[in-house]
Amino acid sequence: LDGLVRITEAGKRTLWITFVVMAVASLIFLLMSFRQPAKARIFHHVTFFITATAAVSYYCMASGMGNAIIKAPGNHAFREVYYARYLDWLITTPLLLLDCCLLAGVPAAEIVLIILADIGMILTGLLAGVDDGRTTRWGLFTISCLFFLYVLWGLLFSARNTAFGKSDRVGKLYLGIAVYTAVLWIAYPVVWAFAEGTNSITGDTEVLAYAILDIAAKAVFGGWLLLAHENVEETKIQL
Ligand code: RET
Repeated sequence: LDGLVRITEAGKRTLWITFVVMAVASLIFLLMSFRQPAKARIFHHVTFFITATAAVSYYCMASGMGNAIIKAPGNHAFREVYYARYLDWLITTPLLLLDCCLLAGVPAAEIVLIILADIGMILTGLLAGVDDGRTTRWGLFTISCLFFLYVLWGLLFSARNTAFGKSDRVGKLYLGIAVYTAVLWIAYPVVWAFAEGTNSITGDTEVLAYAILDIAAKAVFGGWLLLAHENVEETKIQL
């Protein structure tokens, strides 16, 4: 195919390295869980599933699975789109939000709403990503962003108030994690706009950008959340 943008050996290497990082992080989170009593490991389990899912996703992508050649905007332009990412995000972003909401003490009904909006965001984003190079993709992108705004509002305002309602210590811990999460998450649609959206960066640059974001938003996030929560008694949840 003429004008096809796809990853090279360098991109493949990035995918394999990220797979290893996610697998090692999963193992560490699993080992950390044994430091807690069996009924107080919910954060560890949720966080383990986040990096473990990412590890599987990166394993597939590095092996050349989970991608499709999609017509990109412009004449004779095609791009290798990794739809496997969206399947990963469909599972991991709800779990990341669950981690945040449980830390803040958000009521179950509101957690469900925030997660539904998040699922709407990922599914419309997937449809935008595999759209055949038409303007429809920007319509879907806009809808996805509207869902995203609801998620951000829940994270930065609603859940923050709930967390500060519990105690100042929980509030401050939550706020740090929520702001960190929001800043990283906002970078995803930005990368998307340059990659799937306008086909203006190479496949390797796209892989690297998402890899850095994924490691920060899942592995670093997870380590921070688990260490911090172990030290703040009020955030502990007994099953
Ligand atoms: C898309 C494109 C459409 C518009 C928007 C998007 C947002 C994606 C986000 C992804 C977050 C992923 C994470 C992964 C794992 O760590 C789908 C890119 C708004 C916010 C945190």
